Amino acid sequence: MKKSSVKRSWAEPYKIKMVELLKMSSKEDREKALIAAGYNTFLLRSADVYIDLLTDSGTSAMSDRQWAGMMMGDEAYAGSENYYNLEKVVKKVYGYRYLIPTHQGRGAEHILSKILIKKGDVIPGNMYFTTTRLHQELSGGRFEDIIIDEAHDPESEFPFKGNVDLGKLDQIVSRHGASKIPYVSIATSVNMAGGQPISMENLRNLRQYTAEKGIRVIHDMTRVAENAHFIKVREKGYSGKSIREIIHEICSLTDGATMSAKKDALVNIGGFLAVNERQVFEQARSLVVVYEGLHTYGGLAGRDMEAMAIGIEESVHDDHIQARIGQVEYLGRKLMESGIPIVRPIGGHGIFIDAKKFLPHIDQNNYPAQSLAAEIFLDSGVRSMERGIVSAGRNPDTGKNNKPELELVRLTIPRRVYTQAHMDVVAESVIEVHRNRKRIRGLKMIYEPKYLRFFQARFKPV
Ligand code: PLI
Repeated sequence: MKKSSVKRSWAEPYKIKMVELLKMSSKEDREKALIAAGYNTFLLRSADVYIDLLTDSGTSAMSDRQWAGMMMGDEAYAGSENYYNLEKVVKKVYGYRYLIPTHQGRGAEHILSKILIKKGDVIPGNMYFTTTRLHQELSGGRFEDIIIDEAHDPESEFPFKGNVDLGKLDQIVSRHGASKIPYVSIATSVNMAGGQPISMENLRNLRQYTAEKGIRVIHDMTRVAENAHFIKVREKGYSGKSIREIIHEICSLTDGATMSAKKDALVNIGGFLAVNERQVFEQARSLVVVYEGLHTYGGLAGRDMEAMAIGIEESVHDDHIQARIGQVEYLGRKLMESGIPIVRPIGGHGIFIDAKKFLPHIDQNNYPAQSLAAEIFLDSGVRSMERGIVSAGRNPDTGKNNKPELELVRLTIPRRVYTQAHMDVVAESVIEVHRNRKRIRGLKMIYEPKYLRFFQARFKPV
């Protein structure tokens, strides 16, 4: 049969059976809320927010099947059935041999860093993530960025901006020696770069290189399904493969993984560490009881593990991922058509506004992205997040501010939560703020916490 050339739309592969009512606030209310929050969207009360695009973490809508699974919680302290269900799914979908559940992603990062990193070690990675890097540092290691240069350029259209620059990695290995490198830390869908994917080819080359040097590859698989979608649509040889097959192949090129199940895996809480080495597993099983809980629950209730097991299965369906990324692209295209500078290509979990371009009159020391996130909230009650100089924190050796190239505001789309009409409202608000951008002033920081400052720092207009 001849294929029709008329473009057909996709639609969400679900219908809605329960709703949560939203509240719209007045501009006066929002102004008060913003001042009380010290101009930090993390410190707003969610009751003051209209459309919440702070994060895609723990904010997904669960399916009826997941909720039914919650009723099947086996709340035994030891040996819960739900643990075994989760273990089976993790082995089947991702292929890792051993599972340690944790309360969320950073619980897994903590345990893994404590096991593998010694003082003076270096951990190369495809761009830092806040909690991951902090746990590496707290264990005595130092993170080194080996992502390709294109990742630092919001305008580069390179399709795999999450790729590793093997030349940069090789320099680090030559300088420090492989014995100082416990693993290479590889994220799929690189969050801080704008949800940008790594290609299978790059992973394969990395695998070959590290195998020769005897270095592990540890996978931050928080958004692996979204990465798999980009491989499917952008990489030669993958259009006929399912998301499930691609995910399996990605995982097979790595030695272990940390997972925040609060993203891809469609649950409100949960995570895990998964490894292939028996010895690392034994150590993790011993440490998890110190920091999280017994190795068959790791800080989670039985019902949480059941919801996660079902969520993982749902997250690898092609139609789910297509609609999920389709919605992000819908918002991104709307903004691009109106001349809003965003990171391109459009990433997997959100739209990242280039605050340096949006507010060229604000110096990076006056936090353009933080200021822009505050202004968007003020305009419409849409909550976003800073991903720039505040998130980048300070160099642990010099105490000086890290100055990232990327100064971004992230409009993060929760999975299965908002409709296309919500995306229209968000776009209209950003466009309105853009129209009035010259009026926006910068901020100064008046309170800075010691760790992960972006969560709790407070600001005041300059
Ligand atoms: O928030 P956790 O502890 O479940 O996971 C930490 C974490 C690890 N890796 C990556 C790539 C993340 O994106 C991540 C958490 N991200 C958050 C909270 C976010 O808003 O992006």
